[in-house]
This record gives sequence, structure tokens and C-alpha cells, in this order.
Amino acid sequence: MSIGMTLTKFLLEEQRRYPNSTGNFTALFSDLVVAAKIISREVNKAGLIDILGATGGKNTHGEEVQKLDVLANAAIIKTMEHGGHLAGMASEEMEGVYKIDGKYPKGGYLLLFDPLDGSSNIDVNISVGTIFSMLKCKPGCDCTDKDFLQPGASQVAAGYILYSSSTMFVYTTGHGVHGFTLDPSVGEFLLSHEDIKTPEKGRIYSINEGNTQHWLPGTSRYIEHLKTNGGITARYVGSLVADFHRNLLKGGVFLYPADRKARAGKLRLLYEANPLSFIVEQAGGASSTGDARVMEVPPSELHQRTPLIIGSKADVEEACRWWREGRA
Ligand code: P6P
Repeated sequence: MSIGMTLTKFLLEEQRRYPNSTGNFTALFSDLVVAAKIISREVNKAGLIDILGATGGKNTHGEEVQKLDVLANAAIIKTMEHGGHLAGMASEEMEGVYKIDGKYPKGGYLLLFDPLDGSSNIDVNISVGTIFSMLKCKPGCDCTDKDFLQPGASQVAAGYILYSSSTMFVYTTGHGVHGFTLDPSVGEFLLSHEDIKTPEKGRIYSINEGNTQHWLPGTSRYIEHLKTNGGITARYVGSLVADFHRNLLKGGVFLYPADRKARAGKLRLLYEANPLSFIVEQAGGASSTGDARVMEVPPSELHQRTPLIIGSKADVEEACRWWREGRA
């Protein structure tokens, strides 16, 4: 029985299209696939063994750290550090950069990731996800923060793993967006969504309405417009990868805008907004801060936050129009 097109085979076929490719990138990606399988295994048995609940520790942003956050971060570091393809890594769970120096051969790529986004949902069995972004080292790279501060348009690859009713690996290298679903019986990610294109316009909006009192006029007027115009439905899981993935496939817009409480927004530019923006643009959608294309925002710090309006192109453009008029 053919088990179909595996992610590893798909990566190799993509590599063959570029005769002068070295295979480093494919090998790097394959290491990440192993990390995804490890995290999927742990997430899917979280309720069965005592790894629920917080470690009691706090991450660099003062947020309570769930044990699976720590495990997911360690799984990626340990799986990725010895391959010889990375110069360093940066993670939501680590204050500074993680240098590959001396212990293992150093490569020419940088990996940024949120190891387990939405982890506060784990204890109630809501979908969570890993988000990753890959950059090339620029000349003179000594793997300090500044080397990671590249705009989203510089990404060479990006994607996410969604741990839900099934585990999906969705990525882009700038040649379309492709989705793979884990078949646990064979331990392989199988091609299930080739060349994903997001609808030009959707019927779903995703925003935390609990923040209504903090919204700036542009957001309030846009959401009011959606409600009075009808024909649209609200969906908000509170787990970015889950909300993004649903809207990617079905169409719609996700908003975590700047508001009076979070002047710079809540979500992280380098390892949340940029990778999802690369994905959505490759799928025909759009991603904005409200004032600018997310992938053109010049980063100034590793864990910098950004407002995010992302999804179907027509919906994002409409939301941005309301946002800008609200400032006039
Ligand atoms: P709020 C989860 O904590 C997260 O980082 C994203 O996954 C999610 O989209 C967002 O925060 C939810 O934030 O303020 O609506 O609970």
C-alpha cells in the first residue's frame, strides 16, 4: 500500500527543482519534522501523564510557563542544534539567542520559533501550535540579536504545526503553501493540502471581543460594520495557530490590533506575525499592522510585539481602511 507523498519526499522533490541547491535546507527541515513529531506525541498524551499544569516558572514575558512549553522548546533545541545547518536559534521561551558555537558545526541559517503557542489552552484540551521562521545569516553574522532582526520579507521559510484533532504541518519556502497531516500509524506527515489558496473574501472574523472597551475607533467601527452588515460569523479559539489555520482554509480575518491596553498589539513580530504573514501572502491573502504590511516592519528587538490584521485579502484591506479612517 502506498502511503502517499510524505513531507520528506516532497521536500526532496522541491529541492531537485533547484540544481545548485546543497540539500542543507532539506536536511534542516527534516530535523524540524522530527521535533514536530516529538511535540505532537507529548501534546497528545498531556492528559495522561502528569505534565499538565504550570512549572510554576515564568517566561521572559512574566507569563506562567506550562510544562509543555518547556518540553517543546527543549525538543526543538535538542533536535535542531547538532545538524550543522544553523548558526543559532531564538524562541519565545528564551530571553536571548541560542548560539551554535563550538558544540556542533555551525551552519548558515537562523531559526526563530514559538514552541507552543496558545499553551494556556493545554489544560482544557484546546488546539495549540508551534510557529517557526527561517532566515539566512547575513555576512558578518556572529549570531547576536541583531542578526535575527530581519524584516519578514527576508524569510526563506516559515510555517506552523497545529496540534488538534489531527497534527498538521503547514509551510512555505516561497513556492506556495503546502499542508501535511500526520499519520501516527506510520509516523509520517502525508501531503493532504497541496498549494493552499485562501479565499479572496471570507465570512469569519476573529477578535477577542473582551477587549471591546480598549479598542480604538477604527476597530470598533469595523466590527460594528461587520455586525450590522450581517452574513458574517465570529470564531475565536484564543489559540493563534488554530484561528489562523481555520481562516486560511475557509477565508476570513483575524485581528489582534493595537488598542488602548496594548499599544503595540500583543503578538510577537519575529516568530508569530512574520511567519504567518509569509504563509498567508503565499496563499493569496494579506497581513497588515493596520498601517503597514507586516513583512516590511523593520524589527528593533527580538521579542517585539506588533498589531496584526491577517487573512483574506479583501477582508484585510477593508479592516485597514476602517482602521485608518478611525484615526482621521
Ligand atoms: P487573548 C495565546 O496566549 C496567544 O499568544 C495566541 O495564541 C492567541 O491568539 C492570543 O494570545 C490570545 O490572546 O488576549 O485574546 O487571550
